[in-house]
Amino acid sequence: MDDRSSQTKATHAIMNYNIKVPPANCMKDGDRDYQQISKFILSRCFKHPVSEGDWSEDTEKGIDSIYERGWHKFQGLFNEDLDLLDSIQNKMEKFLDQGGSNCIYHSSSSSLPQNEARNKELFMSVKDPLVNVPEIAKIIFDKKILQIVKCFFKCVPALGTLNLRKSFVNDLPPDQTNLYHCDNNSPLLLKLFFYLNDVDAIEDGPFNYVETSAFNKPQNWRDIYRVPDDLIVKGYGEDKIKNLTAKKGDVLAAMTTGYHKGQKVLSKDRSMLTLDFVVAPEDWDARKQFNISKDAIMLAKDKINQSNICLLDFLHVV
Ligand SMILES: O=C(O)CCC(=O)C(=O)O
Ligand SMILES: [Fe+2]
Repeated sequence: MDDRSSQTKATHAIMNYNIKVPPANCMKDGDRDYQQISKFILSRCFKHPVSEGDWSEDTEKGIDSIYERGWHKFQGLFNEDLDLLDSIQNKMEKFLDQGGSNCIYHSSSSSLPQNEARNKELFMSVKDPLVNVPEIAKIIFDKKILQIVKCFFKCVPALGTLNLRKSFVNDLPPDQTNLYHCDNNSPLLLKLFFYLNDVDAIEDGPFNYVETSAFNKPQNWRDIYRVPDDLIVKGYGEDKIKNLTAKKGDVLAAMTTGYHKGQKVLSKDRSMLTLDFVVAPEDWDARKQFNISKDAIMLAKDKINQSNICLLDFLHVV
């Protein structure tokens, strides 16, 4: 990973605001992706503009650190909303206890309840989280989340994908998202992670992020999707690798087009809600990827207005 210095850090000035976009050589399809995403950013900034005062100075500092390092922890941001996080977690537990078609398993062939699946699967997720757990809509339209995503994208973005997942302590070897990778659903992503239990130590399975890697990748990075730890250490250095421990109530934000993984949980199960914000649909395709129920929209109706309803642009209302 020695071509780092030759890579440029692109900053787009859009209207009065700056947004930092990774360079073309860090995007899956290179220049083609860069041109496409630039058009999407520009058109979204005209269609769904932000204005001065839409975010606080603290939020801006957080976003500066995301542009700089690729991640930030918004400490205690949801400390007043622990009841909401609890209700999401409780609903998740109900679905995982039942197992079956409302669940997604690490190995796709299972349909077991969690007490039986927990030794055979790395994780289980709730299918269609915005239908099965409508309370999540209250988080998506929360003012604090809007501040963050507006300040990052300098427009109102849309929700891309989301997941609600529990990782189990067991003897299975690390696999899939336990291994370093770059998300490639879109060349510009901001993922928000809400731990549903405190993740205080490496054994608790924190999200692990390689600082600056969204802006700086080795020449052959596209050849290998799951990258062994030793290559990451060699390429970026130990000091760039961050285990992002956090409490329930904190919000972690990261540009997951950079290298990251979830550490295998060793001490206790880890539950997490993940929201992915984008300005372009995955694979440039406007096909709606995820469902949201009318109930979910009604639950968040006090927070929804003309300027933020576009967060649902890439979802299918059922
Ligand atoms: O489980 C984790 O901490 C990381 C998951 C991941 O790779 C992702 O959400 O993109
Ligand atoms: Fe990922």
